[in-house]
Amino acid sequence: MTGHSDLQRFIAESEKLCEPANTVVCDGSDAEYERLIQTQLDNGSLLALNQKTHPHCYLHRSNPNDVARIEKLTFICSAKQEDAGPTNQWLAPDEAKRRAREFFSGSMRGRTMYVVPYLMGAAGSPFAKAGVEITDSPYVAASMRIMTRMGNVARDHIAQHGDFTPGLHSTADVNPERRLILHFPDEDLIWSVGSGYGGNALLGKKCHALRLASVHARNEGWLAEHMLILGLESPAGETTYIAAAFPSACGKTNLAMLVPPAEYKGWKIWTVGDDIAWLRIGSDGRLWAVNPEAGFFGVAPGTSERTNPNALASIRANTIFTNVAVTPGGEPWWEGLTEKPPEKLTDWQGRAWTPASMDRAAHPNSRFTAPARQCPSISPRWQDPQGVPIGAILFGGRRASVEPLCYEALSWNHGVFLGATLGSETTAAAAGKTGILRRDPMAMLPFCGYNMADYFRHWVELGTKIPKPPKIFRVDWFHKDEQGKYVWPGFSQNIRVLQWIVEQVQGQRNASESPLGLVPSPGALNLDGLKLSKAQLEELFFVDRAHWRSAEVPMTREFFDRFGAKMPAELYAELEALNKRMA
Ligand code: OXD
Ligand code: MN
Repeated sequence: MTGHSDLQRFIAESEKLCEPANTVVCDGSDAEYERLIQTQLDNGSLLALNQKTHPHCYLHRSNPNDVARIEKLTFICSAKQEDAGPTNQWLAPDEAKRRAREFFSGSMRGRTMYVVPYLMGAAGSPFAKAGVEITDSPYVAASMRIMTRMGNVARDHIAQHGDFTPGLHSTADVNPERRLILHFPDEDLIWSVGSGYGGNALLGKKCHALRLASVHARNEGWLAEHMLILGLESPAGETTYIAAAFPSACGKTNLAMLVPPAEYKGWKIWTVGDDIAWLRIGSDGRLWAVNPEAGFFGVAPGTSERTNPNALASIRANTIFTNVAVTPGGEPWWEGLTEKPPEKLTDWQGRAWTPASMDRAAHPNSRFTAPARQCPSISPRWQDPQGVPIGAILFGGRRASVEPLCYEALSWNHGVFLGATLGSETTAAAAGKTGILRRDPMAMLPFCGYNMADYFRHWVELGTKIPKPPKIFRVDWFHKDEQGKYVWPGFSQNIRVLQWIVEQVQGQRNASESPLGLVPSPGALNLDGLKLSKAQLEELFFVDRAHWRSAEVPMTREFFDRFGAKMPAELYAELEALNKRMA
């Protein structure tokens, strides 16, 4: 939609359909945020946490039927089914609207309808895109204030530039039978009904900045990716920026906020973003990236002083927690925060909890929503309107064996192949070797707004247009030994792999050929101070050629075949080349 009159029409049509008691157009001010919080404190949908230890922090308990993204009810509603592709769920636009209209109809009766203008990207950035989310949830409106540049700044942008992406959201009766998350790429429109969960309801994030933005990106020659962005500064003061895609819940936030271990004196990681990257070719021929978000919507469980001290520091104030447990002193708690749980807690559903309780105290997908500016490692360039130049792209998988710790692609197309074949294994068995592999190309499986075969083609074609492309790497921190124990220490020690990657980007040729790609030459990976045996190191880089030929290559071919004739020949060629190298 374009400009003021379209916005007025969008508001009027939403009012007619949803019948709210009143309408509030959000300005993004502090006073308005306070009002949004107060409304929820008054109606009991927010609880104040301990304001001494956690000033301006609150807890929201969601409906227990509404705790995660719901892929089964998420649809790409392109005019033609083939434009959604075999990995997306598709509904014809008219049919999708007919179904959703019934759920939206009268859904805001007695409620306030919030009109939330927002910007993805910093104001004034050539990357920035505007959206307007209409919602009946003050929790969503307040969360959008944290996660995006919300209010007048976005209205001004729309007044100046015209275009915005409209999104209509209603929690309606939070009924999984009456829940739909719909994307209309041809109209550039989002409809989400029946859920208040972040990934379904904060429409700026997955719906706009990934699913619809990926369609814009294809049409306009850029990339909208499920990637963190970090800068690694060396003791010499040189910073190299890395964008990295990992499937959900594989530690993107931890990597983006990594605190170097004691052995890495003088090194520093700067956080630019933890979930989404928009990348464009700059006038200097390099690929430049921005984080379009303004906050973190992170998974709480597992976050601790040991795993991510920067995240903990980011969520000490001005944070909305969802579905975490609470201590008797009113502080948030989740599994992994402390080594031993407190003797008494209130669990995520408000029930009394003790260590003897069978259930987990916090929901496994409990979350924090916190302003990015509060992160101690936030990059001084995180709001740079031009973004940061990307030296390396990482694709991270999660497999118990098969994949080495790290390797470099032999070419751009080989890098695209490494992204397209990414996957994570469910931890099915105790010992390391088994698990169900869920393919998650570029970690975009749930987030690509169009046919993924066309998406792969877009990546291949972009490679021919970037004069100075980043190098592409594959990493996997999740190797397990026969006993099911992780071989690589992970977390802050991942900086050792990042160091090798940055050195490769800077032109040090410290790599040797393997059938998979370029692996660190003996001694090139800095392992000083790590307790890693020679056998473990060998295990981390072992390539079972017979297994690759007999299992991985055919499995990959089967996966590619799912996309039919649209699958780029370049990726089949990479598969054949891989097969040959495994001989
Ligand atoms: C997220 C996800 O919430 O990837 O970031 O699911
Ligand atoms: Mn994500």
